[in-house]
Amino acid sequence: MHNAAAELMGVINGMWGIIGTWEMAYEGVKEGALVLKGQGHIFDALETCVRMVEDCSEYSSVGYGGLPNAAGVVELDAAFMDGETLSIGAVAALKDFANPCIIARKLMTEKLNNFLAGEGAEQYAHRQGFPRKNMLTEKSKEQWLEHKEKEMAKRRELNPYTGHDTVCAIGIDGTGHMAACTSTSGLFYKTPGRVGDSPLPGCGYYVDNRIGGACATGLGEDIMKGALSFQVVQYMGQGMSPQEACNEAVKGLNDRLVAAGRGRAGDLSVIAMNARGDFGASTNIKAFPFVAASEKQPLATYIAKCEEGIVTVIKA
Ligand code: SD4
Repeated sequence: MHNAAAELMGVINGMWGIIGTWEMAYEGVKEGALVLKGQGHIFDALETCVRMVEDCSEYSSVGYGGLPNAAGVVELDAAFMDGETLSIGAVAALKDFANPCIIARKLMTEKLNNFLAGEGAEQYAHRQGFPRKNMLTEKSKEQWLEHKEKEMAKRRELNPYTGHDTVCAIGIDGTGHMAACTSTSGLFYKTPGRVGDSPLPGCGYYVDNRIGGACATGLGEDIMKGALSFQVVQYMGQGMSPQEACNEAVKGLNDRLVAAGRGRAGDLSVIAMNARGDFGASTNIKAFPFVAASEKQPLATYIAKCEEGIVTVIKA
């Protein structure tokens, strides 16, 4: 970005920052921050961060070792968005590929056909030379069998965080370039073919260099109802800080869904960063951990807490 333009937008030259959802993002945010500190590109920083979570079989909600759907198959959703051009790349219900975030990044460079689902996404990944990989580990298969029995008993009581957290990352590099990335195996015990908010622009993520970016995690079906990430970015565009924008968007959607008469809204959690590298997060659940690092703030885990509708953010 040209310096004068960057200054006009409030971008501070050389300012970098990265924020990711849940504690599982810690190592990824740490590595992503190193990329940014070394003047690397924002896409490389976010890919580094999200890929590390996808590759770790210990996390049963993202990539390798992700819990399978109701049919015992691991189906993955992921997306990448470029804050400069507003280009997106996304995959949904993708089977048998290790790094959906890298496939999404590649799709972001295409002129058309940027969002591919199921078999078409797999064929694309194969044509692009991505190696196939069985994403179901013995451990997640066992967990699935256990869950299957519980599921039969109390299907309605489960929430989207039962073994399922989405990794989301937003960042800004030293040139003022912003991006966002998401990756998940989606909602617990989902119906085959079910697509969550994570690959949908405006819902699971949105980013615009001129304002900032936001990402969401929680019950995809409810996040979609409020185009939650887009809403956060719009609020920042109207002058709110990332924290105010997150609070306002989560509260607004939560209250609207409650007013719709279903008793309570699904779980909604968001993170945001603006074009100055300031960040914030909000939630309607008890505790939502996230990780951030920037030129201004050293790497740390934070927790957004919601008690009786009031959100506070503390360092973990
Ligand atoms: C989904 N939003 O597929 C994802 C799940 C999630 O924490 O983020 N759970 O609906």
